[in-house]
Amino acid sequence: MKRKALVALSIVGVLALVASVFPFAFGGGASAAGPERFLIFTSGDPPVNERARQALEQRGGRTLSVMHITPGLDLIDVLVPAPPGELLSQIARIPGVLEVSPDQPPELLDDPELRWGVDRVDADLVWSSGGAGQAGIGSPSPREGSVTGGLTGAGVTIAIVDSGIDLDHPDLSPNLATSGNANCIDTADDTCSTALLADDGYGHGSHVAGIAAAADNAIGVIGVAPGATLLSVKIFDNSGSSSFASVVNGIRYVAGRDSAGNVVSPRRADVMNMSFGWSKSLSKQCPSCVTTLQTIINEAWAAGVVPVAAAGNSGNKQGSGDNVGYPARLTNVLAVAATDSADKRASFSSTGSTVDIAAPGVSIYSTYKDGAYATLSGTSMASPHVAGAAALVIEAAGAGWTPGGVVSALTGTADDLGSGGFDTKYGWGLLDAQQAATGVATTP
Ligand SMILES: [Ca+2]
Ligand SMILES: [Ca+2]
Repeated sequence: MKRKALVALSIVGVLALVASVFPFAFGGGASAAGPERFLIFTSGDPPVNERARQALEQRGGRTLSVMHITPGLDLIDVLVPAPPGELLSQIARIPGVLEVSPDQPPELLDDPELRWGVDRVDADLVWSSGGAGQAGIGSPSPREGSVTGGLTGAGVTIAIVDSGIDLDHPDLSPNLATSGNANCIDTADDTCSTALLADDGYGHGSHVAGIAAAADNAIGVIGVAPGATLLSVKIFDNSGSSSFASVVNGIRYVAGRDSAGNVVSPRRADVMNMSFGWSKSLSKQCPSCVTTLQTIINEAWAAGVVPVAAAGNSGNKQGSGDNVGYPARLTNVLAVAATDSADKRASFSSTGSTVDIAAPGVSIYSTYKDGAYATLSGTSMASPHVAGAAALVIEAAGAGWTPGGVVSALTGTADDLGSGGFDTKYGWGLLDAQQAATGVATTP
C-alpha cells in the first residue's frame, strides 16, 4: 500500500514538472496521450488561415471549424496530436497568426463544495415560504397559483445557455419553447443543431431554468417569470464539459447568427442567462478569447438581447479585490452577485466594480434533471433570478423596450445593501423584481 501511494505521488510530481516546462502539453482538458484541442486566432486573411491549416494537417492535426469573429479576427478550432509543442510553435510563427491558446472551456458557476445533493420530492410539494429562491424578488413570496400583478413574463423568451433543460420535466416542459431548442456541444464542430436534443443530462441547466421560469402549475417550484418561454441552448455536455467554440456558437445562436457571424434569423430570445464563465485571468491566458467574447456579446446586445451572467464564485470572505470573471465583467453584460437568506453576500460571490446587482444564490431549491429537484448554491443560481426579472420588465414595458432600458429598470430599483449606493459586493443592491417591473416599491 505504502509503495503504491509513493508511485502515485511521484507520477503526479513528474506531470506537474512536465506541465510547467511545456504549458501547452496539458491544456485543453484532453488526456495527455490523445489529441488536444487548441484555438488559433488569425488576422482572417485566407492565405494565413490556409497556411495554418496546412501546417496542422501535414502533421496529423485536424481542423474542427473556422469561425469569423470580426474583421481582422478569425478563430480556428483545432485538434493537435500529442505532444503539440513543436507544431504549435511552428503555427504561431506564421505571419498573421495572432495567438495560439489551449482550448478555454468555461466552467459552470455552481459551487461543488456546496452541492447538497439531489432531493427528490413528492410531486405535490408546493413552494414553501422558507424557500430562499424567492427571497428578495418581492414579498410576500409567490406561491403556486397565486401570482399576482398580472406579470409573468408571458410572450418573453429566456435563453438558458447551459447544460440543457430537462425537456420532459413537469415543472419546465409547460414553458419550454416549442421549437428552436438547440444543442451546441454534441455536434462534431460544436455548431448549434436543433436536430440534436437539448436535454439536460447534467442537472445545472434545469436548475437554472427553474429559477427563471418554472411553471405555475401547483407542483414543485415556481420561477421568477412563470409565464416566460424557456429556450434551451445546450453548450455543456452530460458530464458538464464544454468548449470555447460551443460558447461562441451558442451565444451567436441566441443573437440569430451562424458560426461565421452572418445574421440568419431575428434574435431567438429576449434574455440570455449565462451561469458559466472563466476567471478574470482569461485576459492573460487568452487575450483574443476576451476580444471574441466581447464581440459576440455586443452582437447579442445589438440584436436586442439582454445578457445576464453570474459574477463568479471567486470571492473571498472579506469581499476584497476585483475577482469578477468573464463574461460577467464584459461591457453589456448584467453581472449578478449572490446573497444568502439574510441578504448578506455569499462568501464565494465575486466582487469588483463590474458587479451590477445581487440576487439569492445560497441553498436555492429548484428543478433538476430527470424530473427531480435539488438545492444548489452559486452565482449560477443568482443570475437566473435576474434573467426572470428581466422578462417581467420586458412584458411590462411592452413594444419598444431596449436592453439598456431593462438593465436600468433592474439596477435602478434594486434595494441598496452594504455601503450606501453602488458598491463592489452588491452592485446597485438586491434585485427587486416587482418594483423593477411595476415601478411600485415593496418592503424588502
Ligand atoms: Ca411549479
Ligand atoms: Ca450598496
